[in-house]
Amino acid sequence: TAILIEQRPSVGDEDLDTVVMPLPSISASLEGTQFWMHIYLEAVEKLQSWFQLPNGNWELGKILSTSGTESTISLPDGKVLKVKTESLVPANPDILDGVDDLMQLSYLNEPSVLYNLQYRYNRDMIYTKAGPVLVAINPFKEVPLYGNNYIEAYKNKSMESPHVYAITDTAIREMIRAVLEIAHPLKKWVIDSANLASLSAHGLIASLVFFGGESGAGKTETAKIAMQYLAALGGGSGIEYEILKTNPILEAFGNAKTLRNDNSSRFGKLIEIHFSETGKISGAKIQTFLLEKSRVVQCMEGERSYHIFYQLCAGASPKLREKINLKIASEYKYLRQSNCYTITGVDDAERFHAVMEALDIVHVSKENQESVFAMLAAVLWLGNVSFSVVDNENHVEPMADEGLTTVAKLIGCNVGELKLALSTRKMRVGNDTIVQKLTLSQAIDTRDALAKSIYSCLFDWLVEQVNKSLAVGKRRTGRSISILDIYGFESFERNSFEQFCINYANERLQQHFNRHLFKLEQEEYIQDGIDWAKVDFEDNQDCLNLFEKDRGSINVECKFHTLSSYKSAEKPLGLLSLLDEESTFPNGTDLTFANKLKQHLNSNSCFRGERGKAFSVSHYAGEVTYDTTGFLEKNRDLLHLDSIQLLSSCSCHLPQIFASNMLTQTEKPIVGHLYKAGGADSQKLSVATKFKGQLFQLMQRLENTTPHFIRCIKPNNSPSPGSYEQGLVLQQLRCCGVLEVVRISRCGFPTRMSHQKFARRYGFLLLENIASQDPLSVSVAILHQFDIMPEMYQVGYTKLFFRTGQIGVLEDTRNRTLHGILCVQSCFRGHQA
Ligand code: AD9
Ligand code: MG
Repeated sequence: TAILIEQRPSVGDEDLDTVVMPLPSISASLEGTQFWMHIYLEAVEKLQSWFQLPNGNWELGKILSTSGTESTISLPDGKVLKVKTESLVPANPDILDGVDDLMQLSYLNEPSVLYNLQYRYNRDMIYTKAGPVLVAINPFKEVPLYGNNYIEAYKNKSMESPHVYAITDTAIREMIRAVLEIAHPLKKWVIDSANLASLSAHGLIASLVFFGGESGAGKTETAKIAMQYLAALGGGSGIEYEILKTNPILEAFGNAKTLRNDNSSRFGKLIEIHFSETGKISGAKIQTFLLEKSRVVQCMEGERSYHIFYQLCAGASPKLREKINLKIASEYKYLRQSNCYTITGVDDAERFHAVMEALDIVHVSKENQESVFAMLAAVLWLGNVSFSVVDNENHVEPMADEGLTTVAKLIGCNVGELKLALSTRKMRVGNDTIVQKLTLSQAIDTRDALAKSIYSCLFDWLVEQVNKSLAVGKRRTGRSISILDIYGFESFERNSFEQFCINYANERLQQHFNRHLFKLEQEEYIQDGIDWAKVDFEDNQDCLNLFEKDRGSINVECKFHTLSSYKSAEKPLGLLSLLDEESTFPNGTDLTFANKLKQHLNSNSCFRGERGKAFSVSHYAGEVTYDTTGFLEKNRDLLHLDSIQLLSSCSCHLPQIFASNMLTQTEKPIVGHLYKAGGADSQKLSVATKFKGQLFQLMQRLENTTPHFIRCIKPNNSPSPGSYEQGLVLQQLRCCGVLEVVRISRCGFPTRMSHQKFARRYGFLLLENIASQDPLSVSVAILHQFDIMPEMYQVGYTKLFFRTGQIGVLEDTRNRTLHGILCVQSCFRGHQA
């Protein structure tokens, strides 16, 4: 006779092996294992279930009895409740506490997932796998998980628990393996359309996608940690150091303090890191998406404009201050309006020096740096330009004060030209040009448009300079790893055009995520030869259609792979096209736009017209109500001809900075000219259409990579370390798709175990002794003996695949049997004593 003694698994230890011992050695081992046996006895005795409290939190309850539809449970605080049996949600056996991968859970229900993540989070294990996805919960404190020792450990595989290093390592290894297996024999070092699919399918081109999660969830920080790992493994040429230094630069110019995050990214970023044949980083390319430029001229109480403004004001040398006539931050209206100048724990002056050093490293010359600072000062001074009424028709002119003269000096034009550009507008009507004087609000809009435009061009120019410095040599090897860090879903009390674009981008990414998870999941079944009818999945296509068009439907594949589908779509009537249409009407207003939406889209289930100028969209992540105020103006993004002429004629660096942007910053047509998507008229693209085009290209690029998804989660809104708010986490798990993965897995066979492992674990339960047979036969015998319904499992070439909960049933039987064995043992021990 043999007896089984369970070894308590360490957390995260996937291998819950059983030790089979001959009888004589039992008594010797009993002392040490008694404790764990005890735990098992408890687990077996108390059937545990999740019960939802009125506040929405889940508690683990012990079922005392069940009769018919009612159960009696006791909660940890000693309360005993009668509840509907159907309201109880099964809990996993204790051995599954804190598993590394949510896929290992027998029950993949919401409370079990929440509990597992919390169990790990409380132990500073902030990373957990959800099948192919890495979930990262923001610790809001330094956690001892990073640095050279950890990098070494993940590099040489002595550490395997989930980590952003681990997922990055997987991407690198796939890439290197692909080089050996695919690219090298075929000598295909250069990407062309013919080998692209094959290269990407083998992981030669990988992407790490940090998304989902609310603002402040940790996407940017986690992306930087991944970059550090890449730099450590692919370093050597020195370029990796430059790549890391792009972070402080882009964050200074593109991040800002918001109510949600002190360092919130206000732009999307894709950085493509290229590798040489020897696996060393050879260069990189950064692409940015839709910077929130309205922040330059307008920001909410308690928030800040872009970090660089405060850094410059705090850290510029006296010499530079004098040269660009720089004051302290509170002297500038653009910075003063939000009544917030500092960030706790951040020294802006120190950061300024770090940014200058980083600019040196990416080879932005001192001269160019100075021009950048001068332009920043010009933007700040523009905000101080004020106007006075000059006639009885309320027309205004800028006051000739320090603001106006400093701007003129900094951008290199004369005061008269600037004055004219800020107070009049030339318009073409037919062949004539007429000059219109501006009212106060028109003049302010013109001034702000100029400031926004200077800033966004400066940002683009800077990215261009960085890219020049990081440029990949001529000899491209075709291997790269891209890192995508984009702003997360935003839902504020008041949501404007910026949230509209950000949430649309997330909707697109969500679809990419869904498709891939389904695809990967189903591929594994097919690879292991199991009988698998393809599962259709519910995606967010309806919501995307609401944005992109709402009549007919465009095939998903086609959407990803061709741009022409939306170019040629006849008479599209989605949110974006209606917005563009209204933006071209001279009499279009935010209200007429809102009414138009209600008129055309009310039948769409994702749309709801609200009172006045508002409308709601049922996003994947929840419903968001948008206020259309400012939509048309922001979408038109007008920079009047006068301003353009001014900028291109001034004697500073601006013309150079603007050179590449000029084409896309042309004055929008005056009457009845329709924006066209793509084509020769691309300079007339509206902001939304341009963004849509960028997103399509991004999706196309991502589709050609092997993706690795990292979902960041914000555990509390304080933000403070150690606090885990179940409701908040659950909402994010739901909306950012982790529960979607769970849902997808439910349709499939989320639990997998190799034939060997399954036979070892449950083989002793067999009534017939067939231990000598091969693992597959043992496994099949177990399945039969326990009447596991054929639709509940599949036998693959190497693994057994189970539907959710099936292993739980076997595990229960196993525990009960062990319980019996333990009783026998205690009798045996009593007898011995
Ligand atoms: V937003 O959509 O750009 O507004 P992110 O990018 O998701 O947002 P971010 O990476 O900026 O959030 O993280 C917010 C803050 O959380 C950081 O400033 C850190 O203080 C904190 N954080 C995030 N991840 C970590 C971490 N791994 N370790 C320690 C972290 N702190
Ligand atoms: Mg960010």
